[in-house]
Amino acid sequence: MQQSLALAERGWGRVHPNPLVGAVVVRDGRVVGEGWHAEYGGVHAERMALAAAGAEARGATLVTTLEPCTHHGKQPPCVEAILAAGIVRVVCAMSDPNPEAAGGLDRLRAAGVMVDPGLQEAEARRLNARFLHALGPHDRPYVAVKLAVTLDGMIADRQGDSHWLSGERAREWVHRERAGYHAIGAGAATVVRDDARLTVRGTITPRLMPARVVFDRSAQLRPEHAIFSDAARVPVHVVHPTGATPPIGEIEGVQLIAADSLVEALATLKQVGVDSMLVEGGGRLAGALLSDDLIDRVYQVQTPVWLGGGRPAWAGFQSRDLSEAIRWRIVDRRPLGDDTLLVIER
Ligand code: AOF
Ligand code: ZN
Repeated sequence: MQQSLALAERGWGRVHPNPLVGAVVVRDGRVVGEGWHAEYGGVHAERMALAAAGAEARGATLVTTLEPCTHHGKQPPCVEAILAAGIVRVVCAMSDPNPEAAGGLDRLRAAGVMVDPGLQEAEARRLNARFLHALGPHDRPYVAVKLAVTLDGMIADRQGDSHWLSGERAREWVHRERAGYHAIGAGAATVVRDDARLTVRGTITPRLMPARVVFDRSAQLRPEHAIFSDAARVPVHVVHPTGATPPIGEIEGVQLIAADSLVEALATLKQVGVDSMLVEGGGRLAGALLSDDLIDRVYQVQTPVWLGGGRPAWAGFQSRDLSEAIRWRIVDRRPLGDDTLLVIER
């Protein structure tokens, strides 16, 4: 299953809004076929793994991260391919929350295949957190916040400079991560200061370029900012209070969203099709999202740097006694060069 989960990640940035899925065919304790869902609308993980295994699939076990599908979508049902190949046992991590595709495990059981669900279910659900959220009853996008933070809790120096705070490896990782989100968000102060474009410039070219979302509370944006230069190709949503429309006029691909709270803004973003968003600062936007309990996941890149002052990471988040502190869980930790990535969930 560990291998299937790793294979699933190869679809990162390419299969949205479909889930990431990986599968292996195991025979006599040996992997004889690997598969993953590589492209939206393309072949499913199970069929790819079965094709790789060929005749060795007969009598073998299929280990897959998602319940095999039963429906005719852009691809034919995986359950039929599994039965035709002569698989005798299917191990899967999680059931398919998509009602159209679900029911595969029951179909396999009815056909006499041994079925073992639930192996590494938590990891599989985390892998597809965005997909699960989109299918759930939520009136906002899945929200992740990424911040590179110093040892003393800062994201920039007193002047707001954050360049080269984290290292090369962390920056590569950010571009990879961006590719899997439907939108990249940031506060206007951050966008203006860095003249940021919030585009994906890594090794993965996302199938759908993530839209950009700028939260502009005090009409700071101007039409000449770099973020607007390719808006015709990659949309930009500008969120602003009703009384403070930024003077940017009409720019192709730019949509103004008037909202007087983050809750309202996120609801509108969801309505216009943003079902997941990676927010990359600044500290005040991060703090406000946290205060309003609107964050599903935090990527904190811990850097071994002391600033002794500057822009705090979670500005405005109200202090509380330890007995009332909100405690989240670290679900992954990984070295990125000299930095450490912490993935933290509620
Ligand atoms: C699987 N294996 O590798 C994937 C599955 O339009 P389609 O045919 O690609 O179907 C998409 C739906 O099928 C998707 O929403 C999800 O429920 C399931 N995806 N199922 O057995 C796979 N990608
Ligand atoms: Zn399928």
